[in-house]
Amino acid sequence: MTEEPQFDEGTTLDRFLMETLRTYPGATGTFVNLCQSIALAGKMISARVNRAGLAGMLGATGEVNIQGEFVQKLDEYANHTFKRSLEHRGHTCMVVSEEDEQPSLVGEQWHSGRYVVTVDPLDGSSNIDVNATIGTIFGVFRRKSEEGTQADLKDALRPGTELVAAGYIVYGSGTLLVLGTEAGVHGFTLDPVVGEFFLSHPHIQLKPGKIYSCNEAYAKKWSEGIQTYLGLCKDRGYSARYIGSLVADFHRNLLKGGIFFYPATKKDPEGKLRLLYEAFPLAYLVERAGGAATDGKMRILDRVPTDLHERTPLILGSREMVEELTALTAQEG
Ligand code: P6P
Repeated sequence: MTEEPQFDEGTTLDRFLMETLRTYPGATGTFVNLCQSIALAGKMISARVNRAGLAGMLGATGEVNIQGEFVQKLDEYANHTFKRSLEHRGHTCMVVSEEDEQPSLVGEQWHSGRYVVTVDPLDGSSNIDVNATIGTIFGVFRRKSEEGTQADLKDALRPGTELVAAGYIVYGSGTLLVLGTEAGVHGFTLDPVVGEFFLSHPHIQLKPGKIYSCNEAYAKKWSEGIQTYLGLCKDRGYSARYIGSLVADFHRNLLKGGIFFYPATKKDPEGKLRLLYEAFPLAYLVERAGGAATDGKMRILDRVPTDLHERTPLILGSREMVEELTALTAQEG
């Protein structure tokens, strides 16, 4: 990477991508094209989320997805929109989505695509009907299989350390795209009037935190180490913040510092959250921003999924907080 470009207010996502691209001599523009496709999907989902109450898009479809969760109408729309924005551009060969049991493979004419995208199209969708913040979470791998051939599971079942980019689009009081690459973590705010994402949060770096995010209703089911840490947070007078939407809780902690934990319980030893398209992308981002992410025993990015929809306990946020909690749980059986 040659010398880093300088950006000012009013930098659009496209300009950021093109100027960053120029610092990578071997770059072909395919990754930029992929990011633009993701941004387009984000704009379309944002527009629909913001009008859900008016467009008959609230509520469930009556179907149940692979996760055994009721599919919300917006889940279906977000999944369809995200995949369509990727499948016909020549940059993506496979999409792994929370909403689909099997990966979506692009048509033969697109087998040249060099990227595999994992996605939770609309995380937190149980909050849609109450107008709480929700979001799209995505991760990007370069394929391992030969370009020009059909992608397969080995392109997705791989350690999180092989991610080349990750990000999320959070649909809250505004719509924000947070994109992490080896060039760092940057946030872009959508101006819906002009339909452009503008650089609003350059070089996001995690501060030490005094916020803890967890669903305390389950506290009695957690291990002793987790319960000890919860007690320490209270003794220290930390603030409790929990929206019940992973992407919203993560985003607040990324900007303000803090820790999010959704541990295993005896009933759910693997936890609730998904490794490949929730934990991996957020772990990639948090590490790029100077934080840490573990499953209570090991670094999340070192995990290798054996199933596309594998669950994991998740602890992530400010590095010192994650390390202190993980030290309390790592010794437990
Ligand atoms: P609980 C939303 O349904 C979700 O998948 C995540 O976005 C969120 O962090 C978690 O579940 C909330 O789970 O058990 O606290 O309601």
